Amino acid sequence: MFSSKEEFKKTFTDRIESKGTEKSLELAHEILWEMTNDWIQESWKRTNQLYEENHEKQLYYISIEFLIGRVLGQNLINLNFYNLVKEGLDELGIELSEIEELEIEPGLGNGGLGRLAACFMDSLASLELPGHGYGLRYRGGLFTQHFVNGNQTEQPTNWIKDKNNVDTRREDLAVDIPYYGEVQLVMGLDGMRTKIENPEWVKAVPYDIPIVGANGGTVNTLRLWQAEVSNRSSSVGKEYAVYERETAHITDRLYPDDSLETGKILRLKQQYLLCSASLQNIISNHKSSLEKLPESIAIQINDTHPALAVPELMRILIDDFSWDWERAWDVTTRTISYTNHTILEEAMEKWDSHLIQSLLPRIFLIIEEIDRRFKESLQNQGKDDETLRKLSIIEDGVIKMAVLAVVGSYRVNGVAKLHTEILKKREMKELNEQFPNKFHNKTNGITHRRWLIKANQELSGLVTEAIGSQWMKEPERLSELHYFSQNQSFLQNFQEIKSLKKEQLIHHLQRDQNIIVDPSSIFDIHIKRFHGYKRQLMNILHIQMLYDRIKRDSTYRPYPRTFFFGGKAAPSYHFAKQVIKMINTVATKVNNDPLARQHLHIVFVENYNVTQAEYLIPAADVSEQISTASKEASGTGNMKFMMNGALTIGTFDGANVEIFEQVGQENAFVFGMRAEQVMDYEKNHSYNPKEIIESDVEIEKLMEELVKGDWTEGKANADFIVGQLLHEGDPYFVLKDLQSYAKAHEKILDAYENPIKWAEMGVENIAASGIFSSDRTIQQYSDDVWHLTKVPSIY
Ligand code: GL9
Repeated sequence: MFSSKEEFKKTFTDRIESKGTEKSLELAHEILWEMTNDWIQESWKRTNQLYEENHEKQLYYISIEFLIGRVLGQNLINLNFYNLVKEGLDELGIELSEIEELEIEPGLGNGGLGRLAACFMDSLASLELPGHGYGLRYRGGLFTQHFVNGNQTEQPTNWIKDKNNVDTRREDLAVDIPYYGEVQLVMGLDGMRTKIENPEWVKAVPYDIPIVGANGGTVNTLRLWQAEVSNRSSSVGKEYAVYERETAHITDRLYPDDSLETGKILRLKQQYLLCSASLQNIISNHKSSLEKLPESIAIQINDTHPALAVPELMRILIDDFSWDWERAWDVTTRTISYTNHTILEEAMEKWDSHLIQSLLPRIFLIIEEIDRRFKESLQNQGKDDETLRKLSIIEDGVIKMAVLAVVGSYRVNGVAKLHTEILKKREMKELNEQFPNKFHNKTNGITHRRWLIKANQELSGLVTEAIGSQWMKEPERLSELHYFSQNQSFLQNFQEIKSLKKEQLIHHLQRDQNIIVDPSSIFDIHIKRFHGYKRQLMNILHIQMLYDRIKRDSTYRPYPRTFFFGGKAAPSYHFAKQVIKMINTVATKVNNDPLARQHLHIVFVENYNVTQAEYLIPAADVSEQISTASKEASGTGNMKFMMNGALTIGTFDGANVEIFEQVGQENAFVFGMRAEQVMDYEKNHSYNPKEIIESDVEIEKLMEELVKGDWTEGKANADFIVGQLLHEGDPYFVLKDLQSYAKAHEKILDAYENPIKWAEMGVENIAASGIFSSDRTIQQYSDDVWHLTKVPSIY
């Protein structure tokens, strides 16, 4: 490690020289990358040694997505080297930020769920807890988004390079995965055993990524599996070239469907590869004491995507270790726990029995047996038919993965208080009654090391000046900032930093998209995946209302606002794509109108991803968190904005509820229907958007304009949007909440008139945000579910 800047500079320049090639930013990047990895390797080895020697309980977090974002800068931050390196490079005439810009972020996730997994990895290592990730190494991450005529286009994103990748191949740990084949009973030494005859083998090869904790002491492992041809598959029942192609296909790309169930065979292959490879790997390390598995490891499954871990662990214990069913079930259901991330019907994974039966015949038999035994016990308890139906794992030829996950786990959690309540009282009511102590809440969190310390180094410096640096270790100490919300010089510094972050964002957008933004306008930011329930449509309709007011009323001249949008639509999600098209059309109209443009500016940031978020969030004045109440399980962007001092305009949904609780409703802009109301309307089918249109002249006029096609380009787009709001019954209650939303926006303008008061509210938000650090979330999981012990790094 380096004790001084001089030492760093010397090693850096020596290594540059020794390459003997032309000096370039790319070369500087390569050298810094190598040096950083050299530092990490030592701690990584030491951490692994400690875990082996101490026999501490290990956590394995299995997730089909890990949206880790760029790695280099974050590792330097966590190693406490960032400033030393930055200053050293400065003196050599190199900008660290420009080196960072060369890194393509691995987009191995869609949105919140994948990003949460990445935050959790960071917190586990930073809390010195033995917790590792298992995921898939998609060759193509989430697609790159471009707009052509206002429509989203998708290009493959290839993040893997020829050298200096973040991960290291571990050929020695490769395992084979069986697909297809026939289940046979064979006579073994210890009685009848089950065997899969003539399967199609696929080799899963792990690639390891080091997860560097705060202060660089603990380095855990994120292990990603890649599918390759297996040499056991000499006699596959198809042409070898076909087998080769199909195999490579398995980890070829991330499914781009956020919260949409796909039911495709390729997805099932991915899920099984992830579960089987991870479990084979885990079990091979714990073979000698399988009986004690629940004491020596915990397995967390991130949503139902890895729910096949339940039957797969059963299969290994029964078929490979000759355990009887009861013993295997006891150990399995004391080892695995499950997190639910959504109640959206369209996201609930349901697999066609025939698909599982043909691709994974042995797994299918095990699921059937789990279901049979569970149903039998329910019948013995005298449950009625309706309850039986709801609790069945297999129903009408369909396997309900959420039920399998709940039955096979020892604990099940939702991701925010409201979400967990809805799970317990509605979506999983019968399951909760059946297993009363299984369900619990773990409100999501975000790592303050990326979202404050890294993304907003200026603000982070100001916070440290005010309250000292202990908050970095104990983020709840951010509450000490409360005393600075009345301190004029602190507030002024906060405002200056906000302006600086706006300038940095503007610079970035200018370079990337050639967009010019007024730094003195209010930055109102709506960034997240495009989905009906996230209501980007409501935001854009409101902007149209503002435009109409400006045009109609010569006294209405509101303070300038820039409305930022960012986010991708699943390629198959028609609604979301139509809304993207509409926003781009409205943007052209509003931005080109000389009068309106003085007050309103719409900026649609192309290809929203983790890196863009790191520019956008610190620059925000207003955070748009406007989902239809009850639909957003938690949200985590909301927490990132809050921690950067933006004020939330939001509904009582997901973790917003807890954000308002922490910061006080007086420091936020709360509006709209409550979850109860929404769910009642849904249950009774009693919402009729026509009533809203008829009773509100402003909305009526807006609808007329929409019908005329004033806000859309081409008839198809207009017809679709009008169709949703009018004929499809406005399923996300956009019109219902629109005026309440508009009023909340008026309050924003009022509040912004007093800049000091506004800054004060921002500081209150930062002060109240500590509880949303994922360090808190992880500590709670550890205390209540995993029971891990800290393994202090000796360094
Ligand atoms: C999600 C929820 O929709 C979010 O509200 C929640 O914050 C995250 C993390 O718990 O999980 N569930 C879900 O399926 N997605 C979420 O973001 N979508 C994906 O990212 C795939």
